[in-house]
Amino acid sequence: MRRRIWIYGAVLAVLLASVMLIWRLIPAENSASARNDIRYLIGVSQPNLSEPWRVAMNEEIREEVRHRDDVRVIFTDAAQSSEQQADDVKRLLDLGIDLLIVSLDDPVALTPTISDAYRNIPVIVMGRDVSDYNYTLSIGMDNEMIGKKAGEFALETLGSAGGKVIEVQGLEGSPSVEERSRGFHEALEKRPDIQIVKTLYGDWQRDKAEDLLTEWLERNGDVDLIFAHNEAMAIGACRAVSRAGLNNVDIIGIDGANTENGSVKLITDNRMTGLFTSPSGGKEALNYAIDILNKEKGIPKKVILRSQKITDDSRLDTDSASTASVGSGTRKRDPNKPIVMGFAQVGAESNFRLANTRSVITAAKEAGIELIIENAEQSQKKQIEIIRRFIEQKVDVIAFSPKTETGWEEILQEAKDAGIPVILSDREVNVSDDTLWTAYIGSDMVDEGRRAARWMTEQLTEKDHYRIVELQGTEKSAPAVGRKKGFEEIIRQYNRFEIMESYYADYTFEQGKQKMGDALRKYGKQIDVVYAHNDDMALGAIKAIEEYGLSPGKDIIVISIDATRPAFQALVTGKLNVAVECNPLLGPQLMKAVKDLMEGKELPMKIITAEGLFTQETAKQELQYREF
Ligand code: GYE
Repeated sequence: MRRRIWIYGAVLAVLLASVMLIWRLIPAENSASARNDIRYLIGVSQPNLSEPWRVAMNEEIREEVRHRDDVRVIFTDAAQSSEQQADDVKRLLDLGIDLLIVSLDDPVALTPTISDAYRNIPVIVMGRDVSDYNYTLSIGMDNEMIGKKAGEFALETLGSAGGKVIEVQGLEGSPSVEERSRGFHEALEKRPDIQIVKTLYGDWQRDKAEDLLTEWLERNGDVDLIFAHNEAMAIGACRAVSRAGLNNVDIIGIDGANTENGSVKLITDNRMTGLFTSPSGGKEALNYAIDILNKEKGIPKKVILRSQKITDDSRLDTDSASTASVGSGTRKRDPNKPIVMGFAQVGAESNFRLANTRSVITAAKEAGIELIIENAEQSQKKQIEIIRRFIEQKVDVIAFSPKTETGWEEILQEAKDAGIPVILSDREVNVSDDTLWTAYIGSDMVDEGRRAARWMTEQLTEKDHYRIVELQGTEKSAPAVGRKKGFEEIIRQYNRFEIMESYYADYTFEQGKQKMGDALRKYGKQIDVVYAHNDDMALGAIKAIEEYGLSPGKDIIVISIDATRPAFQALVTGKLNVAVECNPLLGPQLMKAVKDLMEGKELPMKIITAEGLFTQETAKQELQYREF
């Protein structure tokens, strides 16, 4: 009899465990799933729910789903195991989800699983990027910028007294850790009297950060400031500092879910000095997921969310209009009238630019947006005058491609004071107050430089020394600065590449030809590679190389960025070796952003376009599909 009871008990236990497992996958709020009018089934895979940031992400997604009765969401929690998360993703796919939203703790470990999923359904990766481009959309933060802002705030907090700093990083080797740390260190470099005396790896976890800090403080006494890469570890730092009886240690964190036990409350309780929000992106993820499943035009490749600084005195700012002023502006408009957009185009300097202008005009017409577009002929002075005229005309929104990164504070402040939001198109600006502009739509220029350099380092391996001539675009323009930064970041990892000389050639064919001619007269056959920041300068360089009597693409390797049709023709004829894409067809994304803005939605800080890389091998096949 006893044996039979045991058997019944074991069977019951197995049945109960199976029910709980399925329940874990299909939470109660999806009871509506019984109805067959569910249009979209979306899976959300979390690596853990021990970080408030991820809990906030799930809650934002649930909140968006509550407003829809045609979407069902299944959540999984891998409890900090990458293997479990890979299994969760596979199980979600087996359940037949239409789209995967996956938040990453260990991007490297999950890359193969996500690439497999991406072969079958759209994938939105959250927070920490996978190490390739095999996903539909990435939503996250500019981690290097947040780290730099945290570093600048640390300098401000420590003041002239300087001091000792501990940095508590997340998972060692994770891209977001390296980026946040790079930005933080860059800010602190200015002050030799402020030293990072210890780096601890808290693996994003509160308790590990608390334990490591407690142990360090016991052995080393006090410290002046602790910078923690996320909210959980910042909370751990607060607990370690109070346990050590220290009450004058400043603590700066990142994330800031406004939950009861989150770090925003610690700021109010004066236990934490400040934090930089790292919005979870849950709301954006669900809304972009619906757009993707609805096959909407203008879906970007990457979305970078805006980070706000929260301190006790500025916390109210965050709750008040300051974020709104970054959004749809403060002017009221008649929703029955067409949106009026002023576009101050930088010039007509290149094939990219001509394609960009066509795209903006076409997309505005299709979107029913009244467009006023003027050409500044590559003059910043003219561009400022055009923008000022738009302000006087009281347009609803202004967009422009800034000739250079600097010199815009005054005119952007005038637009903000007039309540007119400004969107940056294909080039960024460098201003002290990044709420002066609402959003940036374009490419990641630094990554374009990296991709150009990675191709070169993989292809050029025979010689132990390659001499490079660089043709940059307009001096101090964002693409020139970024493409140089990304290219040099990669080649400094090798000792066989040297940039012999770098010229500014303003993105034009004529100047590219002229400057390459100068280089050939100076260096002749010493030149192995020319790295041109755009096609027009590359084509000018090709002309100069031919006139010099050498064979472009063979005697001198030619690398370009933009990947316009003329570049494809040069790839096909073998005169160009590689073209990194920089997509000028920003019109659809720009108009979608403007419409969202005018509907009162807050835009992501940066909307990055999808881009490829093309070689002589792929050019002939690809040429027929090129739209620009
Ligand atoms: O690469 C070049 C254009 O701003 C990204 O400007 C754009 C650059 C592009 O003239 O062709």
